[in-house]
Amino acid sequence: MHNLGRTRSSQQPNHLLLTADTFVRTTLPGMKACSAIVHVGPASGARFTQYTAEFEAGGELGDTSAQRFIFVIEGGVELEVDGKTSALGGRGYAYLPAGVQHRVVATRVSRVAVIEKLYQALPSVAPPKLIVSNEDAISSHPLGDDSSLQVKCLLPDEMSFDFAVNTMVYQPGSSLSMVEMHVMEHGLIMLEGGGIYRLGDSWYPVTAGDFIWMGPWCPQWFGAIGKAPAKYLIYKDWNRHPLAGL
Ligand code: UGY
Ligand code: MN
Repeated sequence: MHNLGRTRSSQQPNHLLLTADTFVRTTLPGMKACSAIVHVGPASGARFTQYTAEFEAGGELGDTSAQRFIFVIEGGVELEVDGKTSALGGRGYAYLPAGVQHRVVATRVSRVAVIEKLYQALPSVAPPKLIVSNEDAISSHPLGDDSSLQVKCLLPDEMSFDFAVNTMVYQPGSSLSMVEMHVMEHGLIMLEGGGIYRLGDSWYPVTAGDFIWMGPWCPQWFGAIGKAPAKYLIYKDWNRHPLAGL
């Protein structure tokens, strides 16, 4: 018996809130000393998959034929590509184009956000190249004219990318200036702080560690509550025509 069957987690047709008390771990093919909490995927209507990989020291991710984006939430990993090894510590991230052979090996107990998406090529646009960086190296800009809400775009603003991953930091009391409804879907991990997320016609209290999926046109709004800033990592599909892929 746990909480008499109560949880903040909620599954709805156009959104999903998953809180840590409902996480179930699994092993994906090729993983060693590593498990995955799969948050979302095509089985729920999403056109990408996102999971949190939990590594023991020396643990390793499996392969993918899709593009992969990794962001170190906690701990550290080594990324091996073409015989070159890069160390990624906290807030380190990498974009791995589809088909690029690589290994992700944890140097210590680690938690990593992993996003994978089949690449939608554009005629006469070369696909993106490998990126290895750290969020600390990216400068932030306000969302609109609100300096209390700062955004960092972790991937370059280029049409070759068919998705975007950003971090957003809200000072306590700040909020999105509008209820957004848009064609893009989102995968979101709350990294710090918390507040109230409106999803569809429901308002949810959310906190660090929660995962949210928002389907296309899901009404969405967030307001930060508490004495510390709220921060999340957010994925969206990007730069492609709505009819692409049909
Ligand atoms: O980029 C976005 O659409 C972002 N502003 N959405 C969100 O934070 N829910
Ligand atoms: Mn949005």
